[in-house]
Amino acid sequence: MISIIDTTPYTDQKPGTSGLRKKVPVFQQENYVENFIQSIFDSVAGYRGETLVIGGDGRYFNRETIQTAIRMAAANGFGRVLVGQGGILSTPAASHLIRKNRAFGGIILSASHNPGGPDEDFGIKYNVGNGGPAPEKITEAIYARSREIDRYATIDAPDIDLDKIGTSQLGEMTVEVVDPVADYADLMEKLFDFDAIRDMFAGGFRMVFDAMHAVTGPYAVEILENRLGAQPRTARNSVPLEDFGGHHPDPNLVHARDLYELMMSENAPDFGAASDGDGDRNLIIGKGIFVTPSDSLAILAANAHLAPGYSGGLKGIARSMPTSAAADRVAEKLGIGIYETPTGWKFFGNLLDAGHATICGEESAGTGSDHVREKDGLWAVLLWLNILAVRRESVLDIVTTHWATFGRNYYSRHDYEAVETDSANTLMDELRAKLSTLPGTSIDGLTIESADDFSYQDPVDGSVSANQGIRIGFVGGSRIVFRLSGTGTSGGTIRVYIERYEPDASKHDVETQKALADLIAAAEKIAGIRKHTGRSTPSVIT
Ligand code: VG1
Ligand code: CO
Repeated sequence: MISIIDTTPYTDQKPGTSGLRKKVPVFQQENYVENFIQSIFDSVAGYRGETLVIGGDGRYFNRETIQTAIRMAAANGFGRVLVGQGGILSTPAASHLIRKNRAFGGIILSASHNPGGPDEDFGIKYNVGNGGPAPEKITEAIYARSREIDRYATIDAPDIDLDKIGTSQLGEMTVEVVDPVADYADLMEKLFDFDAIRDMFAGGFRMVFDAMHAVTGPYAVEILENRLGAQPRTARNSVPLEDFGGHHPDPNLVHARDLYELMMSENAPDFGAASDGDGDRNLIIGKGIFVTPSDSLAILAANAHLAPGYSGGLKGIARSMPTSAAADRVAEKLGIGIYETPTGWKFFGNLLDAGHATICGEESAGTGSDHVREKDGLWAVLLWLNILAVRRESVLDIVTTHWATFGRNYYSRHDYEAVETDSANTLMDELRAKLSTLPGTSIDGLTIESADDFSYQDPVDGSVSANQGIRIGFVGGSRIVFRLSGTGTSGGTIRVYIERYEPDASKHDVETQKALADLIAAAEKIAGIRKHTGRSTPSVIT
């Protein structure tokens, strides 16, 4: 029943910031999916008889890939596969299932916030036994294997009925189709004070959650509406669609514009939130105020003790390098460690496993804790709700009080998307070449204090990850970071991260782009973005 099929390698199966992401037609090439999955299995050892978790964000090509992965898992000797009903598992729910069932690992099918459909994006990511994304050592081994693979194993068997919860047998392997929501919702109930949040909703508190026709719809309906008693239709766009209704399931001010406008309007509800394609990002908007992800991380860390799951305090906070230093000030006040890692959740795993950090976050709308090993959109929403239920203040008041206490880190990210790969690389190369000449020089009155290419040494296993983004530090604490995206599927994306610290509370209500205007101009002068890309404005500002 097991067949060994001959194949030839592809040269482009290099996982990026979060797995292998390509256009659907690339994945539909002969044996493309099979090669990558077999390369995963060939790069890890000891899975015979073990459990593999499989699920995805419901986008186009999800179901076909899941059937392929299940057959290959059976042929390669896994003992059991757990798959979400309908092929659905949010990224954090998959992480939880891996941990709860002591699975060997998991395969998550998603291209996150990128659009879906026959000509749009798809992705495959491998997670290890701690529930987190495979560390670089493994992703590099997978890539190396994919370049020489010459056969893969599968079995001849009919498709599994993914819509029916229950257990079936595929050769020697058991396949369990499980409820994708229940275990995750139970975990949330353990971490947060559902009674207090329920009381708040019963008292007339109103919120809107935009699931963006992506994976979090069923989770939000169950948790917010069924378990917490929020009004029906609190969760909007809550049916996952293969093409996300034609939109980018990216919870930012561009793609979640309707929610933003609602929250800025006269009849805004008390709280607005959204999540992305695979459910690991979060957007938080209060009545009249968008909370930047960097601020959200800092505020959640400062208030986490108000939720039962964190009442004992935090062990430490970790943030990705481009994320603002707002969380650092909280860590300092709490007297706990702060860790600065490269972009991508895979770098937080060791810190969480070793008990160095409890809460982690990224400027790209990712926040999470040691309850799983992925960032977790609904978790962030629920922690906000728990804090609001205890403090009984508005989001606006909580944010402005936080700034008054800690100072405000004005922050923005400018993305130049789909630029020519060569131009993006040249821009970075030229920048890198002049780094050592920058310190001590001034641009329009801003003096550069430091300039380097971020290199990270993992404090737990000692591994080093170099070239993780160019940092330009200015006297007074302002900062510009340049890096290339590792998740895009067409051309290159240049990300410019801009940050300025303002301790004076009387200067906390300046519009962000205005507050950063001199640094934005300096970024152009330092990197020559217009010269290299021909673009005079970013594609997306967040
Ligand atoms: C982006 C974000 C990064 C995030 C990654 C995966 O990566 O910047 O912070 O971890 O996406 O998130 P990059 O390399 O394009 O900057 V997700 O929600 O797409 O899994
Ligand atoms: Co995501």
